[in-house]
Amino acid sequence: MSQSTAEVVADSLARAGVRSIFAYPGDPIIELMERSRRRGIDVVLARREGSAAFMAEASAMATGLPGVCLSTLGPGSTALVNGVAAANTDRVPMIALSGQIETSREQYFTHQVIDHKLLYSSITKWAGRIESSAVGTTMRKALSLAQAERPGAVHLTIAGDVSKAPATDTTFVPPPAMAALSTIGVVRAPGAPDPSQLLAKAKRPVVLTGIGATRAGATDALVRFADEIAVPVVVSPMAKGVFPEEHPMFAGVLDMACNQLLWQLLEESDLIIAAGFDAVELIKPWRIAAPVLHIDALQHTDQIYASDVECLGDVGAVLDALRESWTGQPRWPTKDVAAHRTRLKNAYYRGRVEGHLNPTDVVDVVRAAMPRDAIATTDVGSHKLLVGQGWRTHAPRGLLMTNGLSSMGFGVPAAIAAKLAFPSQPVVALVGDGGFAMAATEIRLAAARGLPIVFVVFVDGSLNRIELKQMAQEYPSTATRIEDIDLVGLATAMDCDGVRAESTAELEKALIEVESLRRPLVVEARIDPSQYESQF
Ligand SMILES: Cc1ncc(C[n+]2csc(CCOP(=O)(O)OP(=O)(O)O)c2C)c(N)n1
Ligand SMILES: [Mg+2]
Repeated sequence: MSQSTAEVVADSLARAGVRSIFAYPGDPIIELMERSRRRGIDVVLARREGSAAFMAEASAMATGLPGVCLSTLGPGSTALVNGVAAANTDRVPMIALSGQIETSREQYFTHQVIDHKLLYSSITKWAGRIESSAVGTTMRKALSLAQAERPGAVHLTIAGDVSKAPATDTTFVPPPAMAALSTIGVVRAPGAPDPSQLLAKAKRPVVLTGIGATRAGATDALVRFADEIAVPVVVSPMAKGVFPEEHPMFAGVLDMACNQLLWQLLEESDLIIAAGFDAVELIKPWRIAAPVLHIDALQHTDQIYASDVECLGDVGAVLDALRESWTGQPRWPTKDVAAHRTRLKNAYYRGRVEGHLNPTDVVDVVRAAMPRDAIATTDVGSHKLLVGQGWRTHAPRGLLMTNGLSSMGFGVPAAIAAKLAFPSQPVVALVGDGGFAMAATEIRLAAARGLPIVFVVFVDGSLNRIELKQMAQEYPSTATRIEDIDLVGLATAMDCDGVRAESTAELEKALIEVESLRRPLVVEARIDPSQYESQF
């Protein structure tokens, strides 16, 4: 029996391990939604396409599998943009699909017709279209491209008439997964030493690791490397948890709160071992004089830092090989790294106002209330800088954030996607009041699905991260003050529980029963933002 084109799309996604599609409907995608449903895929209705795309992104961040979002033509496809760009910039595998008007009218008709290839080309690895005569191959190409290093987004257009047409290319074969690369390639500039010599010469090397190490599952290799050579490990924000934060060589998170101390550590080192570090997370230009030993699946073609020696392959395998060839003495006395960590801790708590609910108090109280294996998400703003540094993350993929595109509105939908992916794991979202306002209606979806997620909102009445920059220039707060919402009332109206906390004690009390929630809980944490002011 012949399969329709939409059936082949749904079948390909299911066979690639996709269990959920985050969607917002429209006429041309009804067929694809129905075929996905019949194929056993959960078609999840977000409240808007923008959040559907963030859900798909977070689902991929949490699981490592491609995240899938689906929109209709025209306004649906334009509303999807931010989350697709985020997946691409955050290096997360995504298949974004949009419907389109039927093929016979696409070239001349104007109502709701957007050229998806033009729209999506600059924010994806590829913007293609599905044809009945090439659907199986196209799906293999899309899934291969989205997942291959560096992962990112692929956008596919499927016209309404094409969905129902019988497919003549039905042979979808899942592409090979990015398993450990089996050999190590070394690329050297003329006259540059080999990687082992470079490492041997260094007296104060520092490892800077990132999302490439998370994708490679390099945690154990990083630990072996840090143990044997005694090297501090700095972690990028999106890779939090890839190196154990309780390890004596853990040296903190780059480009979050206390940034100066992290850069100082790097500046004082004489070799940066960039192990799966992706410069997309850097906020400021690279200004370290020490050489960089680049270790990744791909060369550092961005040239954000200059590396004359590059080891290409599986990040963990390269680290193991370097360690095995190492004959030197351990490099860093543990007490030096401990002293750095103490400075970091002191700087992190700087500006606390005794007796008030400070942002770091919220991080501490929520962390203590949530089980160790909780998955956290965060949004974008001043709160993220503290969460990124201070939220104790015990496993890779344990804190989901966007730090490539850094788009607000991510934290709430991301938490929903994480909980759908891992129903038995506790999930908490740590978001600002601005970012929460962008995505708040999604909590109704969490309620409808019976997802006991904790949404903690840092309420400061401000788009603080930007307001602080206005203050620094002595400008008035234009368009950066945000009106209060009664979040307890909002939660109730959305079939969630809500609680307000104005002190540490109230917050502790609000979270006492966090392990036996039956539905989502919105916590209105009314913070004193003056700690942000003294830190940023
Ligand atoms: C979609 C989007 N719009 C604007 C920005 C710029 N921006 C970065 S942080 C921020 C303020 C965030 O406010 P809030 O969510 O309340 O967090 P806070 O800084 O107060 O902790 C803004 C407007 C952004 N990153 N993303
Ligand atoms: Mg705020």
